[in-house]
Amino acid sequence: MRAPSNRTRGGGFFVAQAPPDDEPSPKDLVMTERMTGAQSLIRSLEHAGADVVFGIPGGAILPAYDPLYDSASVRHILMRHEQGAGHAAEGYAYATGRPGVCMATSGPGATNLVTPLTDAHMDSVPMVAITGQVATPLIGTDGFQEADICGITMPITKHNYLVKNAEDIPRTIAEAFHIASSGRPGPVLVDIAKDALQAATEFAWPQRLDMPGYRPVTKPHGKQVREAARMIAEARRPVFYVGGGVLRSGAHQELRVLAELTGVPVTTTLMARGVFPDSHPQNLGMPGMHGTVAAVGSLQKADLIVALGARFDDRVTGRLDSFAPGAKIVHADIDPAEISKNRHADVPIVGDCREVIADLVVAVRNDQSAGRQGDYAAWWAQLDRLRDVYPTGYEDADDGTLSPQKVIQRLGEIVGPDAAYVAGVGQHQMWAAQFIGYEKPGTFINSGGLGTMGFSVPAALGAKVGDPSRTVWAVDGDGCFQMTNQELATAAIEGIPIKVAVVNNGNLGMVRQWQTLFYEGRYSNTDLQTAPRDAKVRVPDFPRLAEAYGCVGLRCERAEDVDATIEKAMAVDDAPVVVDFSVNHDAMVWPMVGPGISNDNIQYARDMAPDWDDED
Ligand SMILES: Cc1ncc(C[n+]2csc(CCOP(=O)(O)OP(=O)(O)O)c2C)c(N)n1
Ligand SMILES: [Mg+2]
Repeated sequence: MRAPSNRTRGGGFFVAQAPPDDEPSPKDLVMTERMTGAQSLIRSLEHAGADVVFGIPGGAILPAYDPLYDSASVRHILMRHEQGAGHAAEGYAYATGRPGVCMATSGPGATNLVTPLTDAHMDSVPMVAITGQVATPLIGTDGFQEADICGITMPITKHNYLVKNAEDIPRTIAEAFHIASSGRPGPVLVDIAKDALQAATEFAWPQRLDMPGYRPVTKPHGKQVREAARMIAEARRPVFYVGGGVLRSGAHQELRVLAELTGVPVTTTLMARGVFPDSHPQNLGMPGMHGTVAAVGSLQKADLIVALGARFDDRVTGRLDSFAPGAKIVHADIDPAEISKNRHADVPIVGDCREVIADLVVAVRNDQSAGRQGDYAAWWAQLDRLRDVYPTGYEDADDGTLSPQKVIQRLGEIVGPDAAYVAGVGQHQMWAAQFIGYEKPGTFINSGGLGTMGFSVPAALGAKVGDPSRTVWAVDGDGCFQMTNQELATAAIEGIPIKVAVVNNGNLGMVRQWQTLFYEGRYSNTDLQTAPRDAKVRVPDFPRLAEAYGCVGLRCERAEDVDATIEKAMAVDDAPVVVDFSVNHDAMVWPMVGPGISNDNIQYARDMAPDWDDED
């Protein structure tokens, strides 16, 4: 984990906002209304535009649940675990682009939010978490269910607040929503003392926010953008390294214009899958540990990398000191703390990706009108060879068992590019990134930075609530599913018909893959017994578990049944569906760059290294 000091997230780098006018304008003169702090909180959520809150009540937050019961515009969804509430809020944020909201009580309720808060922080997901805190006289006394959640979440939130006075509630909620969704998005926690919720107060929704220390820079510097355009024209082997920032800023259309205008190859990271269509001839696929040979090779051999909303994560760079040795770097990011954090940027650009890319389009057009245009024909020939010779594929197991890759590939083909696919963490996540064709932004949702097992089911639930018209498939692992599958109860009772494909390889597959490759096949504690090879008893039996939770449960074990099973699951629209795809236990994710080694040593299958320089 990086030191928090390295992450400004819109802190001290931003220039002060213009001070508000001395004379209030008529719209600033708002009516106030007498109510409790709790009522003021719910009224504030309504004003902030929150229509759904995912949560679980308890003593300290109980005052807030009473007025929530009456709210006409805020729907509360009772989850079964606060971790689920947090991931559901993340899924909702992915689906809507607005902050997801979750609520929990003090102490254990709040600490159960630590994982989703960290997850949202790592992946820049806008989220507002509201927690009850013990009453102010008890704070610091080790009171019942007291936990210093502001202290605990300091390094894993973009910002957090402890509210001790009822009159501070509306302003704090307004600020929390603004901070969560502006600049580099992220999670904001608002911890409210119980006596502040119970106190009488005047409610007034702030008409303007006075946050002089917080003003994210969105408009890039023209000189830097022109310099980047010049470098693109002069480069022989340029690549666009596109990250989640392009998704967050809604810059997919601008990206496509820039890519087609320049003819530069595009790689989309795990967090950016879908922001540039997979079917586009310029898309080389995903870079990184399980990226395509062409995408990994393009970065290694590039003479210019234009990083757009990407952060040179170790899963992308491999061994950092051997990453892209010949490349100059243009790095555009809204968070100045990202620039030159891992790799020195020759041209740093601080700004919102959408504005950066739009400005780059103008600068490139200007260069092209002046006759300055790159020639990448030789580069494309090199990359096309890599694509042709080393496509991402898989081989069926020779024992007749079902290939997990086939299941996931057929799922993508049958369900299509309009659905949202929400992965867990492990092999199935990588196969979901590799074998489903993403054509639209926001259709692949997963836990990238933190790699949180248990993300999939609750995040799928939140995504379905955020956009009920969309088909939402959780693509989960048998290990991950067992971490948060209790939210099937929430989905069944609240009428949220998600679909879950459990890619059941009977083990903690990604860990087992590393044991195969790096621990001589010593499978210490990775067998889950969810699909034993010989025994008849499966613990648990997933379809029966699904039925116990009020969902439809299906199982598929043979390749010839895959299509029909997917179609059967698609035909159910009045209940959540869980499909146990019992698959081969030994399948591995390829290509792979082993941990801590250079991207140059990527293997496209076990002990098979690509030949980079074949000019044939
Ligand atoms: C909360 C959490 N605990 C442990 C891990 C380490 N880990 C990464 S992948 C993985 C295995 C996941 O198993 P499964 O869900 O069955 O997926 P598979 O790899 O088999 O597809 C584990 C244990 C993690 N990422 N998150
Ligand atoms: Mg598994």
